Amino acid sequence: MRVASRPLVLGCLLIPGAFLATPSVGQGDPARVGRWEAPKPWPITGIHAAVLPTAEVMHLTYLEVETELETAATVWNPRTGNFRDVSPGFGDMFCAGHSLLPSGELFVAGGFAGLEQFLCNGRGVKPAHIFDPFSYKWRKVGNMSFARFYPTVFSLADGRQLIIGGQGENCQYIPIMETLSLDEKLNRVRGPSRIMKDYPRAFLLSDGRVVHVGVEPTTSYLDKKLKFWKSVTVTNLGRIRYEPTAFYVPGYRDRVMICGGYQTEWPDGTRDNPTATCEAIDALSANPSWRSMAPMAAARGDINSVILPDGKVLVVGGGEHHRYTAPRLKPELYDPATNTWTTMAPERFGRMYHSTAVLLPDGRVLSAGQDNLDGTAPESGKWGEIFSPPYLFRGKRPVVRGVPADADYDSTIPMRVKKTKAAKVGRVVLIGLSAVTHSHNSGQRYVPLEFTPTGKRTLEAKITANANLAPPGYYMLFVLNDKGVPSVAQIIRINLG
Ligand SMILES: [Cu+2]
Repeated sequence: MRVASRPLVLGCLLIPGAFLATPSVGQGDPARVGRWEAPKPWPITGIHAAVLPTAEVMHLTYLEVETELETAATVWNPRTGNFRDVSPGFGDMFCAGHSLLPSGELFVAGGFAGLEQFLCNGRGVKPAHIFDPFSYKWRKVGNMSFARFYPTVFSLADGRQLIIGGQGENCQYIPIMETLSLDEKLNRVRGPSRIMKDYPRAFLLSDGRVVHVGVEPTTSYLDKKLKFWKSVTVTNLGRIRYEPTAFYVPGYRDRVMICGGYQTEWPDGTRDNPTATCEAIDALSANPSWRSMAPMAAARGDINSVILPDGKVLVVGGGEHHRYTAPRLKPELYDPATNTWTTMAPERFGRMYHSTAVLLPDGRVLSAGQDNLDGTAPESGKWGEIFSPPYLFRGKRPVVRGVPADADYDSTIPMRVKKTKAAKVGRVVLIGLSAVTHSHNSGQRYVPLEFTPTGKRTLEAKITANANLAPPGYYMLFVLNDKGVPSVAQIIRINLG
């Protein structure tokens, strides 16, 4: 959360309930533009979201309790529709960074120090916590060396978590990284120092290096021993993209794309002047440089991107003026194979600041959140909406069974298929479980598997030997038929190497 030092007065306020009053827009052919289900009441605002190895979804937010803020969390089961309150009863975890550990537990680093004084904008906290999705219990891990608000966390190939950036106790940017080891020790990384703003958009590459692609225009690389950062190039846009979305481009190894974002920030913390542009970098090419890609139809910031099993990417939500003005209700679907965007059916509620979107193991997309800091957006956070992408309207879905619960690197796994023949299977893919907040998803990654039919209804697939491509932990395994229709996923753990 970023809290303005005074109440906002915007030229064009949203009218509460305006979306509900709007006649529902014709949704169009779902095989082309997908379909939204009716909004469901949601018990908390989905500011942070994580897909758990139990195939459930955790949301985490803050609750204002008199002058204090408390962390609230729920777990939703997509199969039963039930919610479970898993609020920790301690910790200030909103606007923390998070990632899924090799154990399937959710690691949450830092958070927000509180509303009591507005000396600066965004004071972090030091404690780190872990949520066990199997017992629904929280525990405190320890204190980081630095307080962090808006850090990014993700898994390295050896199962350690890398913690980058964030703002400290006096709102200063923290240039020093830390790691969480497998035995849950927090360690300061000696040496490299770099200031990065706002949930650094950073990605592990297949050679073990890390590339940082935003929000700043300079692109830098961290060597695989975590010793130094090196600036390499600059985006074509050449200026900050606030609240953009960045993702691995499915099917193109080490290609990272960044889209949208606000280009202007005002002294009260609002941001506007969004761009529709997208750029991609082949991060391990000989001379990495950004290439302009097809722009989205609508300029937007505060966007979430969701990598889908068919290798397309859905961008959800966002809007024109941070925090909540002029939401973009229509997601857009990017096809990396053709570098084209298709506008999807509109959702009901704006999903801008403090909203999330995740791929569910059943192939649908859950869109939730957006809080109400300036009083102009009271409804969105109370509702969750579920989108069925076009692939769910293109005939029978394959069924996959018999996937082992876990697998080693460089191993071969068996599986059975139904509703399709093994010879008609088009893809077998792993997608990392999402851990997303503030338009950045540090969990989703797309790992196509080589596979071979071994019978009429049986297949074998190869798990990569390269843990940089698929760090240890839990993945959704989807089988797609030759029309690009995905199965419901089976969840598989890749064991530590
Ligand atoms: Cu925030």
